[in-house]
Amino acid sequence: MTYLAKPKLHHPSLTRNAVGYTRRDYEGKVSTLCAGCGHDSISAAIVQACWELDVEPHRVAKLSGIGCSSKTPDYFLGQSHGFNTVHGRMPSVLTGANLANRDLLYLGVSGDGDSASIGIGQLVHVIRRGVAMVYIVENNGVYGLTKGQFSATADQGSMSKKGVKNADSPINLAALALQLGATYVGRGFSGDKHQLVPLIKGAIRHRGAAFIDVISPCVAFNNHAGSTKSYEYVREHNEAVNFLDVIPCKSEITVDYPEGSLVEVEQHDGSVLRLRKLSADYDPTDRIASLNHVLATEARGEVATGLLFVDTEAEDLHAHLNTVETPFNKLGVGELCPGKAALDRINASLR
Ligand SMILES: Cc1ncc(C[n+]2csc(CCOP(=O)(O)OP(=O)(O)O)c2C)c(N)n1
Ligand code: SF4
Ligand SMILES: [Mg+2]
Repeated sequence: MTYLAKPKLHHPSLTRNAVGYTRRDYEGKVSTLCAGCGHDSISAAIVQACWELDVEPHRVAKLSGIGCSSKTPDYFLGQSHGFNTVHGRMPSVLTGANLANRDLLYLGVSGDGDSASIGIGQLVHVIRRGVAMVYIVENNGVYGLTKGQFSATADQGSMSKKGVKNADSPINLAALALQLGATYVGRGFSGDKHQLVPLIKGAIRHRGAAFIDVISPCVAFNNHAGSTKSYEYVREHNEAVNFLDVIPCKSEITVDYPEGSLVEVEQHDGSVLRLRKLSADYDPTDRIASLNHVLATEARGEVATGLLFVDTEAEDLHAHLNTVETPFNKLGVGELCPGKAALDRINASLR
């Protein structure tokens, strides 16, 4: 047996959210990952974020590639749509699904091998096109599923479990996403749920290409001294730029923040991102400054986390292409196939 289903019976006293679901309704099968794997904490954060935001499970489509990370959609949102693609091909399948039905929340879940090695050509285009999605990379610096080879995000000079030094330059996924035009970029750590859950919530409420790089230690192959993706290294070198709080609609501030440290950013859908600034001069609405900060912290051997960038005026691929509002599965035959005369007119207009 490769997976275990969880019991369906819920205790009647479990708290329900505004759409009538308990937190358990957002869970999936029992995880078969190694005990302590960072990826399981990310699954738990996704469950928490969707439950808190009253996302209806049947309005979500989970897409992934191949890897331990790409297996995780089986362990959350068991009542949602799901598609497990060929290694590294999740972004193009997500793009197609999104174009056919813009009404769902597209959750792309991938690994550093899946996205930064074999799938990097796909990753760059899905971001650059502005496909509305929440793209999460569970980044452990290795190919966990195939027993711990260095991935393209492994830092130069970091050591493998068997004592081999990585000679190649790393790909900084957050910096890449910023350079490619992602309109919401975050970096989290699987060991910090308080930071990660709001980062995912903000991404769900964003309309555009939202990308979150989550450092997620692999306890089997990359959690030793000499690794820069271990729990210990990330805890010691984590430099959070802000602390995020997501308010679905604008409402009174009830928490006391020190004067001058709070920034409010309103997104397209009216939700408000409240940022408690930890780094005095960090402005998450300035793409170039964000990119500089991410690269400067990397050069110091630190890991910048938090909401790194948000563009509140973001538009998605549907807006760029001026596509029809109605999902394809709700259009009639007449609208999908307007007939020969209409086709002739279109062809003539293009000559
Ligand atoms: C086309 C293809 N090439 C190679 C593989 C072998 N393979 C499976 S998973 C994987 C890497 C997974 O690494 P990552 O995406 O970082 O996931 P992790 O297991 O670390 O979470 C590779 C190379 C494959 N399944 N398909
Ligand atoms: S091999 Fe690594 S990435 Fe895969 S489940 Fe185990 S700890 Fe997680
Ligand atoms: Mg990996």
